[in-house]
Amino acid sequence: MDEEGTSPLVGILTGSPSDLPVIQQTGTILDKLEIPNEIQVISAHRNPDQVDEYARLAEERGLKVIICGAGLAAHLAGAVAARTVLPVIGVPIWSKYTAGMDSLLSTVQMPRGVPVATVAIDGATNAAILAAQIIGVGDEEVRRRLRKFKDDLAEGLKL
Ligand code: RP5
Repeated sequence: MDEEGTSPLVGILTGSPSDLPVIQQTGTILDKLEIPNEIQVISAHRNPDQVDEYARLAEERGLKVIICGAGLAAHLAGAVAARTVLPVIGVPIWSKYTAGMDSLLSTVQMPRGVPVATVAIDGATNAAILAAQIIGVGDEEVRRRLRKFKDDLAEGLKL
């Protein structure tokens, strides 16, 4: 819950504080769309028990979508998707070794049965919009805000 007592609908996880400059863009867009969200730094490799707890409790906490950003051997989104039936969106974070291809492939190449909806390398903004669209399926007010957002894009809104 935030200071106003609002429960988050979108959980944003990321593997390292070094990912925050990218993944905070997700929070910024969700804030613009007035969708309550939270950001936590939890690594699939450094904090596996916390990842397990977060993913297992997500549904009962009222989250509707989980967005996971990670770089290098980016297993966070997959680890979360393995533990929840909520939709999981993966954001592969650019890395200097292979220009983000390591992150992209380890996020997108999920085995059958456990999908991760993967956006572009550093696609934090699109992850937020996709999460809003998923929530919008059952929420006309969110769809109205998304329509306005698209109109603003057409008018030249810079992201
Ligand atoms: C991943 O390793 C993180 O998501 C980050 O992109 C990458 C590097 O992490 P740091 O060594 O900068 O903490 O787990």
